[in-house]
Amino acid sequence: MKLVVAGFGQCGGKVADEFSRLNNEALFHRRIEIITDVFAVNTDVADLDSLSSIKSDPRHRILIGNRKTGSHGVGKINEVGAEVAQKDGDKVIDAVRSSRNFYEADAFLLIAGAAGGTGSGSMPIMIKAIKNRFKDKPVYALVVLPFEHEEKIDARTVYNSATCLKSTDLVADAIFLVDNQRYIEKDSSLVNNMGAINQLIAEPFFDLLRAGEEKKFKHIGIRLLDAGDIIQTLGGWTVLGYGKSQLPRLRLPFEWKRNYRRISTETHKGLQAMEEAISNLTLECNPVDSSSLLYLLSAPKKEMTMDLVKELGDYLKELAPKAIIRYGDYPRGGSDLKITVVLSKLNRVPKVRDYYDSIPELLEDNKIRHIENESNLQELFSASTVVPSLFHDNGD
Ligand SMILES: Nc1nc2c(ncn2[C@@H]2O[C@H](COP(=O)(O)OP(=O)(O)OP(=O)(O)O)[C@@H](O)[C@H]2O)c(=O)[nH]1
Ligand SMILES: [Mg+2]
Repeated sequence: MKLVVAGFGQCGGKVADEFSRLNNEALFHRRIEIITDVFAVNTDVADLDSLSSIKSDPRHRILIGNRKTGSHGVGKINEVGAEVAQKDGDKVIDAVRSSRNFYEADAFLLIAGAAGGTGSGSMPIMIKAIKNRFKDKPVYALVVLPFEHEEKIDARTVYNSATCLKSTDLVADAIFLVDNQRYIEKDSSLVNNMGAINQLIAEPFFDLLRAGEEKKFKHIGIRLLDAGDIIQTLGGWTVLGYGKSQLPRLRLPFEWKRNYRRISTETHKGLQAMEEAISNLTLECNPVDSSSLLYLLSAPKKEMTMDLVKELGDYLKELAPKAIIRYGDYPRGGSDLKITVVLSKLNRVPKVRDYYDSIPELLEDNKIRHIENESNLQELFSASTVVPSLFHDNGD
């Protein structure tokens, strides 16, 4: 499957940069392309300068709203992010339309952090604009949710996340949800390592996109997972899971002969990777709430058996009995077995619900704070009436 990728704001740009790096890797090692072009869109010129893999010309690193923001970002006000995207969105549309091999792309992937200003505000606006302009390709969003400590410090974080999620849900064909907090819960050394988190965010897409683009017979599975399977699976709220297990070290050629012991080891390793994928979802949710599910088994050809594929399918069927389950196998080199899982069409997402539920209280607090501010200022002004002014006309 081939994507056009566009990242909005700092977070979106950095994650898109990671997709660009993965595409270069696929080109270098396999001569296959999984992304036709990658763009970064920002109101902040310094953020655009800090990218490394996305092409550095102004058609790929697109500055929007520079008159309004002086090229320094929108300071977390996502309404301003939305406003500049309404005004300058044509720049992005033009760049996409004239991009290399655009007609080969199967879908769009737009990426942003929900809690900031530029990405959170501009991405939903651009999804709508792109959908109106390019009607034949689905438009997917990847939304990165903030760390818990950000939510505690600043109510804007929650407000931006809720408004970004609602607006994105109104227009996108599917929304991949990624929770920053999950990565530091799993590995506390990542607390100050956004680069490593971004790699982990992009990684599950790698096999998913590559599997259907392989040209060499030895890398083409019995059940090839192509763009059609992925597009059919995706819809609405979506999360990803990714698990790996190391296979026993390489054996001598005569030891490759299949026997029941070996098959049982492979099945065990496969289930282990599947369990890891399900417990490492990009956002906490219950598989039973997904009605459309996909898994990809990727391993050396000799390690893949129908038994294993069937066991993995049975495992998922138990977790999500009502879901339509699609699958594929991807034979490749290496000595590990990887499972990528997509849980889509989720009908319950507790984290999103929490954001939505906190909005009424937040708006009420805001209203009260506004009234208090106004009355405090009014009091201060009244107190100043006894003070002589240096202007004869009182400053009018
Ligand atoms: N995973 C990840 N999250 C990031 C990264 N950079 C920022 N974030 C998160 O994104 C949110 C802030 O959004 P930004 O993308 O920095 O904001 P912006 O869209 O540039 O908007 P303004 O700076 O307000 O104009 C916070 O929740 C950060 O934790 C990154 O490189 N990776
Ligand atoms: Mg920024």
